[in-house]
Amino acid sequence: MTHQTSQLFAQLGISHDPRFTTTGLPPDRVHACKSAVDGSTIATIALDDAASYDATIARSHAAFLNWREVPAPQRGLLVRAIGDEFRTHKDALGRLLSLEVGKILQEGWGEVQETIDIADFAVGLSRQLYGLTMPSERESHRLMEQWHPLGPIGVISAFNFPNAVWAWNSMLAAVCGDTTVWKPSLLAPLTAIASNAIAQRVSERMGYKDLFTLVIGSDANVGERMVADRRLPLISATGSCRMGKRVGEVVANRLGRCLLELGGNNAAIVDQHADLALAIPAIVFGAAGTAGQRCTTTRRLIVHESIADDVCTRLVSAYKQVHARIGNPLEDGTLVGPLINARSGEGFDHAIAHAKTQGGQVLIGGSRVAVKGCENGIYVQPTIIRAPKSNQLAISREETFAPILYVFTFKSLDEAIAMNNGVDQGLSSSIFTDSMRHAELFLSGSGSDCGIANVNAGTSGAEIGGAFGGEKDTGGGRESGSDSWKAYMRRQTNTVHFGKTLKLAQGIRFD
Ligand code: UN1
Repeated sequence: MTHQTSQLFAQLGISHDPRFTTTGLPPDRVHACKSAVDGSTIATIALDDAASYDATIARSHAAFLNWREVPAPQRGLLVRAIGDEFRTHKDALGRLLSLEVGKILQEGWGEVQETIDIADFAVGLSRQLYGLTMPSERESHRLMEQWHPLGPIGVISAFNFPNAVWAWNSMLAAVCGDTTVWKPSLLAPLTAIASNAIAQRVSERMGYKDLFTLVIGSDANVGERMVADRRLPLISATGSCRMGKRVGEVVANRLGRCLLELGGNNAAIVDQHADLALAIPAIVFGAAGTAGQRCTTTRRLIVHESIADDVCTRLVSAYKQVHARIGNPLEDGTLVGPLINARSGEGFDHAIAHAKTQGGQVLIGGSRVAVKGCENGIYVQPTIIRAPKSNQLAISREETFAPILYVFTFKSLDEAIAMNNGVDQGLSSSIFTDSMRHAELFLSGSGSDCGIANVNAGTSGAEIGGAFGGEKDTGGGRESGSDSWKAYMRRQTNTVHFGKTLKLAQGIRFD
């Protein structure tokens, strides 16, 4: 482990995680953890095999049998203490996250804040796991429903939100009486080890073992086992559409539940009534923030034809300022850090080459950037590509996890909404407008078909209080706020008869 990594772990109060002992293990059980900042190896960790995977699920299951007996408000107290521990360690954890996946520090801290926020939300929820009561059609009968703990929850997360997406799931799961088994991305296992250790040490202090467990390994060794494992009644998976289809298929085959949060291809509409002083910075953050590596990143811009040239000119000038601040994400003032790895860099290059052959015009960007001291990191310029007049640009139908924004034009709002909805994915969407009518049409049942639709706010950066997720190829799952907690519990309908003579429903007589 490098000095920097071990210092961060020390600041987080984690000195000897068994994951860091790799001596004597066969090479396929040892994983080199890279930093996206400069491509260097920052730690080596032990991976799970079939036996250690099995033992972890068994421990999680045993912990569940105990945890589900604890009253929900008491479970909330534990989550409150976990939230406080994340508050205390926000700085170091945000730094570790930035070092590992290359987010700028502001976003590293922002992500930990999201974890703190969902913990707070979950604490409140621990006293609000409400069921309904319904009027019974029968005299002297009570009809009601209640929500019970579900079991150990399998969480599969992606590299780009290596802390918060786990928290969305595990903090809710904990108040719902469930345990969590987390398989983080192999591109971000250090943030996972740290986050899980923080949650777990608080739990142990309060007398509960194995509420939060980790399984780390390849899809073949760990991922496939998890999705097929009947001991995990719910698999909550974040990642590509391809991965989600596989998870969905295997989990459906065992009649399990899954919660899928897959790719996005999010558009922002800018109509002729938009306040551009507000729209431009929102679009720049949505498209270039996190180097275009959020599932909520703005990838398509749909602009009214009367203002398209003006919007492009303003965006290009804003992007020039952003280009001057591409660099080491750990340094103050950097706005755009690296892509996660070389494969992402290739994805960026391919998308740009395709866009050009398909008639797209690069307005700004399109190249790799060399960052001093980070020569092996993959840095690229946030890029704007204007689609040809036909508005046809096949590459824009795919989600490329890089900062590329495709610009299209429209004449009527109907046309803009059809373009917004005209891709396979359905995660997030925005309209920038001061027209109440346009805003309401966009939010209406015949407006945006996405799970998230915003007015005068960008496609990314959702708050935890709302349900998060999307339709169509995005997978249909909802995580985080609102009533997403229901996915982590099982619903039971109860009929209680307090009369003396049997009464059958539907008026049936069986004398
Ligand atoms: C993701 O990219 O998988 O809305 C999650 C956002 C963040 C979460 C993104 N709160 O952009």
